[in-house]
Amino acid sequence: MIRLFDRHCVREVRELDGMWSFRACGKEYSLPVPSCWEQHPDFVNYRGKGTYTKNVYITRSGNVRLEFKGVSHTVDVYFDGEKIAHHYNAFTPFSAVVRDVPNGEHEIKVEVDNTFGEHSALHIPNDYYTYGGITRPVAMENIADVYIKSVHFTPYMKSGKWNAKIEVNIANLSDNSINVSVKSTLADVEMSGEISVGENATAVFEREFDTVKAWSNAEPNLYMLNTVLSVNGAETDDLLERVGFRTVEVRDTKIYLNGEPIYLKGFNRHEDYAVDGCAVSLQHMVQDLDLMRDMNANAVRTCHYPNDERFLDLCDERGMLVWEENHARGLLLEDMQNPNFERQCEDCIEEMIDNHYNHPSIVIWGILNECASETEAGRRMYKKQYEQIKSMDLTRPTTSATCRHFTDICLDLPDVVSFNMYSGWYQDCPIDERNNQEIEWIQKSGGDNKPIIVSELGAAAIYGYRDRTRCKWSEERQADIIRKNLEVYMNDSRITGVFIWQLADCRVTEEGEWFATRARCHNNKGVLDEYRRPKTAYDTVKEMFGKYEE
Ligand code: ADA
Repeated sequence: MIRLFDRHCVREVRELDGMWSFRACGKEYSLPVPSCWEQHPDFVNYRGKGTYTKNVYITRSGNVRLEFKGVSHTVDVYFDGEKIAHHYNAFTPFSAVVRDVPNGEHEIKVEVDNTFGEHSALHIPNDYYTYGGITRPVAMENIADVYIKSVHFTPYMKSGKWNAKIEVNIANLSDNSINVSVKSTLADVEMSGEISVGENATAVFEREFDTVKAWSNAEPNLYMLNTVLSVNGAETDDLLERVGFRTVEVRDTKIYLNGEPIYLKGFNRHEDYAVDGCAVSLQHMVQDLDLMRDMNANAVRTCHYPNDERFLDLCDERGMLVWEENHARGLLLEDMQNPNFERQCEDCIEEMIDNHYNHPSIVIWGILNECASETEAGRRMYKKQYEQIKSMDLTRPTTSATCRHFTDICLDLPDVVSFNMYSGWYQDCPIDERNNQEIEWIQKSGGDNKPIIVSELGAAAIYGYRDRTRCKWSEERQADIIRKNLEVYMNDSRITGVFIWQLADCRVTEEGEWFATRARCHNNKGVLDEYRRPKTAYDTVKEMFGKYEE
C-alpha cells in the first residue's frame, strides 16, 4: 500500500510490493519489497551494493510510470536494460516514465548502494542507522501522454469563509500541444476549465468552500480532492488527493492553527523498528501513533528526514501535528562543504515539499538539525535552504533545531527558534537556570519575539535496567530527568512546544565511534525500547503531557 487512500480511478495502478529477486555478494536471494536487506541473516551489517529485479507483464501497451517511495540510499533504475532513473536519499520519493512500452513481459532492475563516502553527504556514519534496500513501497502505472504530475492545495480564510487555491500540474509526453479539459471536485464544488498543454501546464482554480469544516488536531476533518483530465470528451487521467482546511501562522511568540495558539507536546521519532529497520510496517506506524496519543502527545518531529507518506496520512487522520524536516543530522562545516551536500539537501527539500505539500498535519518545515549554524559559510547554506522552502511554500513556518548554544548566528533566519538541550544528562546543571540563560541569549541573538521550541530533551535508559541508586542509564533516572525538564519547559510561557528525545530506541552505526557512547549500538534515549516496550518514563510523560491543558 503506497498511501492510505486510492489515488486513481482512471489511471491504471499496480503496486509492486511483494517478492523481488535480489543479488549481492555473488549470491541470489528473494527479498520482500518494501524491506531492509538487513532483516536477512546474510546482510545484518551489510554496507554495500545489491541488485533487485522483477519481471512485470504489461497487458496494455503505452507509457509506464514507476514510482519509488524510498530506496536506501542511492539507486539506479533500469527498464529492459535501459537506465531510466538515478536517485539519492532514502527518505524522498522519485519516479520515472518509459514511453510506448509494448504489451508483454519486461524487466525492472534496481541497483541499490548504501555505502558511505563522498558520494553521500547526508547518509553518513551517524546516531541513526542507514539501512539498505527498497525500503518503501513501489507502484507501476499506465499513463496517458498528458497526465497529472501533481495537484497542490492551498487553503486560506477570506472574509471568514474557507477558500482554497488548487494548482493542477500537467505534463505532456508527446511532441504536440494537446488541449485537455480539467475538472476538480471538492466538497461538492466543481471547478473546470480547458487548457492547452505544451511540455507542461498548470491549471489553477480558486474557490470559496462554504460547507467545509476546518482541520485541527482536535477535529481532523479531511476531504477528497478529485481531479480528472479529459481529451476530446474521454477521461484520460486522474489524481485523488486528501486535504484539510487549516491555516498555520506565526505571530509574535506563538504558533497559531486556524487563529488559535497551539502548544506542541510531542516526540522525536526515527523511522526505525526492531525487526523492520527503517522499512517500518503500517501496523508499527499505527502502534507508534497510538502510543504517542496514549502519552497525551499532540505532535511528532520526523527526525531527521522526510517520512513515509503513509505515516503522514495517519497523522492527517488523527490530528497529529507534524514538524517535518529535510535530511541532515549533526553535520560539521567540513561535512557541509562536501561538494554534494548543497545539491543533495536542496533535492531533498524540493522532493519533500512537492510530495508532502497537501498534508494538513505538517505545520512546520525544519532543516539541518545541529549543523554548522555557528559559521558564516554554514549561514549561507541555512539562508539558501530557508529561501528555497519559502519559494515553494509560504503557508508554513520554518525552523531548525540548533545545539550551537551561545554561538549560533542563524537565529534571525527562521520563523521559529528551536534548540536541543540535555540538561540533567549531558550537562549536570540547574535546568531552570540553564533554560533562562538559553532563552535570554536567543532573544538577544536574532530570536527575539519569535516562538521558541525545545526540540530535544531527554536521557538514556537501558530497557529493564532498574536501580535503587537511580543512576544514569537506569529507567528511574531517565524518568526523573524527563520529569524535571518538562516541569521547567512546560511552565515557561516563552516556550511554545517541547519534543522529547526520543519516542523509541533506534539502531546507530558502529562506524564513526558511535559504539563508544551508544550501548548496544543503539541510541537508548527512547521512552520505549526498539520493540516498543515501555520504560518507566512512559508513565511520567503520560502524566506530564496529560497535565498540560492545550
Ligand atoms: C542530538 C541529535 C539527536 C541525537 C541526540 C542524542 O540532539 O539531534 O539526533 O543524536 O543528540 O541522543 O544525543
